[in-house]
Amino acid sequence: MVRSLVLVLGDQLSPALSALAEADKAQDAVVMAEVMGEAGSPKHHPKKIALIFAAMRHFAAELEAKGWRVLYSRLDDPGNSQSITGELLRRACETGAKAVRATTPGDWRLIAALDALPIPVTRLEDTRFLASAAGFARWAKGRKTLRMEFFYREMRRKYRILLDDDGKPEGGKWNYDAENRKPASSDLFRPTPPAFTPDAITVAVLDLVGHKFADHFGLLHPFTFAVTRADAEKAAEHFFTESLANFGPYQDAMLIGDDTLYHSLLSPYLNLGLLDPLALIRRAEAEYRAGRAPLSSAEGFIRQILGWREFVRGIWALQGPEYTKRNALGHHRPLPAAYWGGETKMTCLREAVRATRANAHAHHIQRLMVTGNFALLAGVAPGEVHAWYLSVYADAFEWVEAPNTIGMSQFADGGVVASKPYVSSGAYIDRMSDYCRHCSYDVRSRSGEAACPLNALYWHFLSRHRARFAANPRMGLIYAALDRINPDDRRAIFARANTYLEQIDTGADPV
Ligand code: FAD
Ligand code: DLZ
Ligand code: SF4
Repeated sequence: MVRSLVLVLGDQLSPALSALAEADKAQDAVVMAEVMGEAGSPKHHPKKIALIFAAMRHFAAELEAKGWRVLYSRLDDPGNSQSITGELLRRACETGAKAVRATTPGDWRLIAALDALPIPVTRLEDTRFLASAAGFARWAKGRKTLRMEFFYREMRRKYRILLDDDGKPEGGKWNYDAENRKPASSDLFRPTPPAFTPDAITVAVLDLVGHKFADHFGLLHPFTFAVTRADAEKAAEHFFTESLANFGPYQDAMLIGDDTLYHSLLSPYLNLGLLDPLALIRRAEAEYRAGRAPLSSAEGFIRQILGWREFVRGIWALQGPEYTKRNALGHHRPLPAAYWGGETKMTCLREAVRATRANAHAHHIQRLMVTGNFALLAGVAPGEVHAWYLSVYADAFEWVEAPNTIGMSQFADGGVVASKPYVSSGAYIDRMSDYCRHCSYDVRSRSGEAACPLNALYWHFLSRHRARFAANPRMGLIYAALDRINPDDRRAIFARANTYLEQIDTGADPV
């Protein structure tokens, strides 16, 4: 007889999980389930599914070794109902358990499904975050705008990170982003990211995923992700020793064929629960204090985790289930086929999608300033953009993906996350990458057949959303520049933009 079932989801693989902390090994049983309801809808990248299933199987074995009774459903188990709630009910019937304990999931759909179960469910705070949902709501209350920078400063103070003895920010400034905008050159030494050889458990998962999800976008092989806490910690160690020092300066750089640069690639491990965010933050600070990393790099890395990661999670919790449906700019165009690997002449887009397809990963500037920028300029429906990001990235779970996509990237929340839309012409990409030198479009041209699509679409976007953005003080100079373009040139630019938009709508001639 089992007293309660303890749910552990695929992104809750942490020994300190609140649901486990409040349970009793002698009376309760852990439920873990690989289900089509999570893996098949949306159609997640095969590498992401394999990462999650392999990490789940390894974590289940760890729990069993610690004395937990684990009721684990493999995807192809004959009795598997293929949904999380279906598996909870099946296990409740089998064991006689009368209640469920769960750490609150990071997806409103799953929260609603748990709350609708016909047996009592105790939902606990996800204490792996450094700001609680209630704490974030208190911080947000009464503020006219929510800006990450101010939240981040409070988090620095709360956890005493990078402060001097007087409680002031180390080095005198809170944020060293201005020093972090170097383009990379291909002769720069860049470390090879660590690769982990699949063990027998992972090989079995790869066979299963290869068989069941062959029609999903993305390459399953080679599979080199860490799938245990011990290996994820090795990946973190590699980042701190090989890349942190250069992380800051090259954070926004892009190079053809280089999918990593100096990024950590730790987001999948953090989001699955294999790594502890505070431990990474403290380690980055220690690297700075030991003189092994400049302040701009350590602060930049810490800001991403203590600032952005916690901030977007707070926004997700505060905004509620309707957030993913927001469409403040009224965009309705379909997502271009290039996002699913279709042909495109745009080198920047082709590179970002290639990396995504190969690795279930792309770095931040590719997500924000290439795929996100193009979708926003082209007026793609934010719901379609959101569904794409959620399915293709190994680190994508609603709590983090939605505020980044709906908010930061598509401005579909009307400015909750970002104070102005993240849009740019080709000039930004030319500055930060080597893409434009290898592109059939001309980054210096705004109209005519060879014009970089981002150039024409940039001015078109600004023009069609003038009523909303012209009064934004951060956009005044841009609108002044638009108004300085002579009327004939402007007409030619808009004509070019309209041709590109028609090409996207009809799909006949890929952009
Ligand atoms: P690094 O550059 O090494 O950064 C270190 C860590 O900081 C990351 O591992 C991550 O945990 C954290 N971080 C950095 N930026 C953000 C951010 N904006 N929001 C939250 N955490 C951040 N990140 C996800 O984890 N999951 C997503 O689904 C996701 N979707 C995104 C969608 C869009 C449109 C955009 C613009 C960004 C998205 N991001 C997402 C944020 C960011 O792109 C990734 O966290 C980062 O690329 C992960 O690679 P990395 O581990 O090498 O990061
Ligand atoms: C993303 C994902 C996938 C692909 N598969 C599973 C699964 O089979 N079983 C599971 O417990 N979790 C899976 N997940 C993660 C969940 O979708 C995630 O826990 C919720 O979306 C909340 O973040
Ligand atoms: Fe992208 Fe334009 Fe540069 Fe081509 S020219 S890579 S389309 S920014």
